[in-house]
Amino acid sequence: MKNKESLHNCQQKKTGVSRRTFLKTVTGTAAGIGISQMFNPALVLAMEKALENHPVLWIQGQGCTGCSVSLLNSVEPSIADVLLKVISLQFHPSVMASEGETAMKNLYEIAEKYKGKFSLAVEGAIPVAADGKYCIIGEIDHKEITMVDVVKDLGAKAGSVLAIGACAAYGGIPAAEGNVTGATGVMDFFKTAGIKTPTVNIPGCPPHPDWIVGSIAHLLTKGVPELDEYGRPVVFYGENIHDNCPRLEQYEEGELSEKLSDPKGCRMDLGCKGPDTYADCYKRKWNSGMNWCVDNAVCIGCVEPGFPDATSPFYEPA
Ligand code: FSX
Ligand code: SF4
Ligand code: SF4
Repeated sequence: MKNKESLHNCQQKKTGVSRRTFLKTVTGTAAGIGISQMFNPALVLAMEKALENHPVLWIQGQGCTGCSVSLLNSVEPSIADVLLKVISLQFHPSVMASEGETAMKNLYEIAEKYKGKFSLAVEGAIPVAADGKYCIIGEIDHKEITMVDVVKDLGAKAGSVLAIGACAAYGGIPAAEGNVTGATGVMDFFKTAGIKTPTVNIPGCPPHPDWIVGSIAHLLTKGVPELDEYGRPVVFYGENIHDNCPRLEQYEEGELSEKLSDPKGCRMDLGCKGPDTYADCYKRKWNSGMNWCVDNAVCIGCVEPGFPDATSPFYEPA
């Protein structure tokens, strides 16, 4: 169980910033952007204890790995701090050293050991057609293990589930028109399978790293955050993009961009789906606060349950 040991060892090592300092940092730097509503210094100690017993097992189905890449772009806190100090990540196909049957057995062993406590992070949709054979994620004793098998087994054993990205939350791109693989999101899959494990949706294609880290930290320490009707944490997805857009004044004055390179103007005529989209991108921004979709293009409504079919064509007005 090389991956388990190496990840575990890393957690034990002193790597510059202690978990305690890190958690304090989360509390401090998050002020004013929402996470502060979830944490306060008095909780830091409780978090340290809580995190010890709550490993995260991250599995990948039908997706592009963009959600993992987005998480790896976490800057404040840095991804190193996130992985080593805030999340006890015991399984992740893209970042762990282990592979093959060893990794698969390890996945099931940890799930058994931490039954009812671990959090299952699901990235990518679950293809249910053809008995799940469109997505085989491993083998144990020469038996193929499908995404359907793992989400069913581990989903039922988990203390909580995070559906990370539009695909895991609602089916996303794999479930777009055509959908020969029968791609579906976690909550719909659970409904059919009769699984009742508390589930938090973190949509976005991909989701912002803060939405992922903030939701995991909240889930592991304070339980399920307040969710909206689509299972999304209100703290990140509670505000309408259009109502808060820096270009709202230009919209109201009828100043509309005619092309994407126009530095000013509302993007409505270019296909912006901000009016039907709920997320805090307008103030959180992306790429370490550098920019966001509306600055360079349009909002394509990537956090909404109907994405991508309901928000297509992306570059034509709704
Ligand atoms: Fe989906 Fe994740 Fe879009 Fe990609 O794997 S949310 S296709 S950005 O990254 O699942
Ligand atoms: Fe609304 Fe989009 Fe125009 Fe901003 S750019 S005001 S979100 S339509
Ligand atoms: Fe998704 Fe719109 Fe936010 Fe861009 S601005 S990340 S398309 S919700």
